[in-house]
Amino acid sequence: MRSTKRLRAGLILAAAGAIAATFAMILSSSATAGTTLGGSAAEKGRYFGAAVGTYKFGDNTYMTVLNREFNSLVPENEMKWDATEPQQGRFNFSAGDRIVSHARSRGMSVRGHTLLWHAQQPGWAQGLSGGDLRNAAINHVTQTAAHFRGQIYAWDVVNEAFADGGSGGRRDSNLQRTGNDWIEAAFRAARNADPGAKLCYNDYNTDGINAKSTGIYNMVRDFKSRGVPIDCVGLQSHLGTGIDSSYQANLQRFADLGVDVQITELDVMQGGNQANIYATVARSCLAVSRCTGITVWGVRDCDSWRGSDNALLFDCAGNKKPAYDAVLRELNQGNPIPTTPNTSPRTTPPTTPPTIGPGGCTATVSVNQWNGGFVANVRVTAGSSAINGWRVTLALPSGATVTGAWSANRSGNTGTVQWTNVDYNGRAAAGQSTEFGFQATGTAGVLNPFCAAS
Ligand code: 9MR
Repeated sequence: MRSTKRLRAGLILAAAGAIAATFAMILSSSATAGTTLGGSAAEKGRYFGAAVGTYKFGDNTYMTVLNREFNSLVPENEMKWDATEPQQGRFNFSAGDRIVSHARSRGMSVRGHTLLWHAQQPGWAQGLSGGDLRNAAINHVTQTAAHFRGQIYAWDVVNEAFADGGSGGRRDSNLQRTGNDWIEAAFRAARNADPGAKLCYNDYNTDGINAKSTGIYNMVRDFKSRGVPIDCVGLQSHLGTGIDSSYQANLQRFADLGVDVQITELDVMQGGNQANIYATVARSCLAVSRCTGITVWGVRDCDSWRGSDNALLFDCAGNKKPAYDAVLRELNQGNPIPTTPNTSPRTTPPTTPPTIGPGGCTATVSVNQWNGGFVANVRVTAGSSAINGWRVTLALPSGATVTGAWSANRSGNTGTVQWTNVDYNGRAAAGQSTEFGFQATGTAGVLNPFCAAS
């Protein structure tokens, strides 16, 4: 009896050991040899994405490759200004929403591309200048980022604002002519509208240490030193038949400023070196702990804006090319991202002292003012006990008019404006905060918000 028991126990133990060993084998083999781009990148804490167009969503070969290989999407055109605000103040997010919902239903992240750019502006914006254009641009950033709030991993807030050639300076454009601070105004508005999204500056011909990438580097360093909210830099990487020997060093120098880097629009001319160049890009990203992901600019060669360059990882029939194998190998060999998350400051300090309200809450406001308009971010903080709702009263100076708001209901748009919580941000535990914001024309001056719990 005893020995039967012992034998049975021994058998159970042996079986458990065998199962554990098999399980460990499965785990370790899947950890070292991923079989798709997205799966292998995910094992290294990164994403591998593709630019997509909704007009291809009916193509089975396209969708099969897309759904199998990628764990991140970016709309190739559907979130650009001409697509999302074809008439001033009339927004159309339907195509962008379709991409977001496809991604979310499959657990893919989404990059947003792009809030402001000198190209693909709607005709009405091309006809504006000065304060009118600045206000329209900031309104566009605010409304678009607010619409997609909570659904975007990273936004290309500003795209291609630096000049080519050796100057290292800004590109001339209608946006640039509204004042050199247009980029930081856009980043602040985007942060206010979607505090959870990483905010990126994105550009091309920055695939190594050169005058243009150094100009951008200097801007990012300046933004970080002044608290302008920037989290990442996108290096597009539309590459020809070679790759700069300083490619990785360039990624690293941006990362060392305290921002993430992402390869955002990778494609490489097909030639003798295509697979090697793709491999070098992937290896470089994996060698930089703040390089969080790679996006290729299309799925198959036939989907690419580069036409006969055959610049992507799949041929027109959806077959994997040698460049695909090279990238997958690098993803499987590369370093994982360290587990400590990278954090960036997400809020700007308040500019006015809080006024204590009677009902246990305080409100502070930070303002980003430009010539002719401003964005205000208001922080509501519960006092020593929890609140279930709040009302903030804010007297605007004459000439200031609210043109848009997020995360609050309001009465009126000039003079003394009352703001109340919306359904998702009324409650705050003792000492906890919630935020809302608005955009206005005119000059903010000193704002003294007054908070009452309701
Ligand atoms: O791939 C995009 C193409 O379908 C558009 O016609 C074109 C319009 O300018 O934009 C292409 O995408 C660009 C991206 O938005 C920004 N970086 C360069 C990309 C290739 O031109």
